[in-house]
Amino acid sequence: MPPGPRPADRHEAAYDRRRLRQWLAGDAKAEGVSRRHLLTLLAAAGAGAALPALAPAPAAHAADTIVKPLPAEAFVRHGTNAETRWEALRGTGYHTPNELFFVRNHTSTPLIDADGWRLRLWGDGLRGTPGQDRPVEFGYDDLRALPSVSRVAFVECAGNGRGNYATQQGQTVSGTPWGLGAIGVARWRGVRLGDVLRRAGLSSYAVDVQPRGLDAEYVSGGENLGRVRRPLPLVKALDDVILAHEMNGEPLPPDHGHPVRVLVPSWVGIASIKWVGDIEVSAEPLYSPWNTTFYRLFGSAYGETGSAPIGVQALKSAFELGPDATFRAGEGQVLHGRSWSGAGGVTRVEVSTDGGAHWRTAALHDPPRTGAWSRWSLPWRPTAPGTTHLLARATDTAGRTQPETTPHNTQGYLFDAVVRHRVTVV
Ligand SMILES: Nc1nc2c(c(=O)[nH]1)N[C@H]1C(S)=C(S)[C@@H](COP(=O)(O)O)O[C@H]1N2
Ligand SMILES: [Mo]
Repeated sequence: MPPGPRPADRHEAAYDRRRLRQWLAGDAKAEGVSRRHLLTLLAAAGAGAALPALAPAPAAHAADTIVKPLPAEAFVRHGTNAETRWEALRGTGYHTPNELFFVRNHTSTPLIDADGWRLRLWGDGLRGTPGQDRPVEFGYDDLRALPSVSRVAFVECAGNGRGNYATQQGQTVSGTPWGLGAIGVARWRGVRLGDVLRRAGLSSYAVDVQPRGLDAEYVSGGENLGRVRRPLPLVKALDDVILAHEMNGEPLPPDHGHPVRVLVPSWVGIASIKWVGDIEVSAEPLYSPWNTTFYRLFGSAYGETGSAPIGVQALKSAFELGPDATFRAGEGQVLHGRSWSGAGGVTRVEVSTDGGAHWRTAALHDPPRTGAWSRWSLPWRPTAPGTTHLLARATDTAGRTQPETTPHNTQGYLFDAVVRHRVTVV
């Protein structure tokens, strides 16, 4: 008998059934999926038929799907994605250099010519001529001619730190087993999404906007989910979101969304749609797989229906060290690291060099900044040879402090517990 679905998959299936019923009741818009297909799914789910096994994705290698070089000393590859090694950030300064910035691609980096690129805004949340679909278009030069602003912000995958659910908590989760390197901080320059929406004729009835990428359609578990897209509440869209065309003073590199990406400060990386080609502006709530099946928390801690779609990023810390760092007994060291949060700035970092028995306060080198990191350091003179664990625990202005464990969720998002970094003293 083939093995049954893991509990995680069963939970997702139950959620899927509820979502399909919502769709049937006319309460949701599921763009890009045919009515017949949805009815088929509904029948299968309702009848309790066995779920199709999740076909493993063809083993695409990062080298085929990412344009920039990925030297082994700077990146860990995970399929179509590449994670920054923390030891490679030592001494790089506040902003992550573009060539060291992690890459998370659902498929692969498209090469898009800025000259031919257009951004189309459409939907019933725009004040079009009644009865007429009136998309509004902007070219690259049109966007660049608008007033520009810059934002210092991280882009961090919702699954950053996911590997620790298994290694530290002994739990099974689905998704890319990132260490802590699915984050980078850059200075992004672009135009306010609000300015573009208002120029396009934003109606007072609009509630959601949904940017969509120009990269290939994403196929998961044998199902084509369409192009990467995730609804964003209008309140956030009008707050601090920009359409970025520059990253650290350079035109946006191909892997990071050239010519234009959405940049949603403080939120999970999936909100920051790369290679944006169109934005639906809607007068009714929007659904896509990226705010229903994915990027919600499911598990026993989250009840029957799971959490709401996740937005604000968690509080985390990392040492600027490799996984196999070695120190000499009796030699004075300075440990360096960074801590960050989407909910507030980092105000305090405590570090333990003995597995959590004793804690000292690290010196902070950057002022608290919501949605970006603060660097810190702490002197350490290891005494006895052997292995020990380094721990860093941050507190932010929102009053959060990193906990000892993170409640399990099936897809391993938002790991915020203190990470035990094993090192060897010789
Ligand atoms: N069009 C498009 N946008 C996307 C993605 C994608 O695959 N396609 N990945 C998202 C995810 S999950 C993350 S974490 C960030 C990663 O941004 P980066 O590759 O510039 O680091 O982009 C987001 N935007
Ligand atoms: Mo992500």
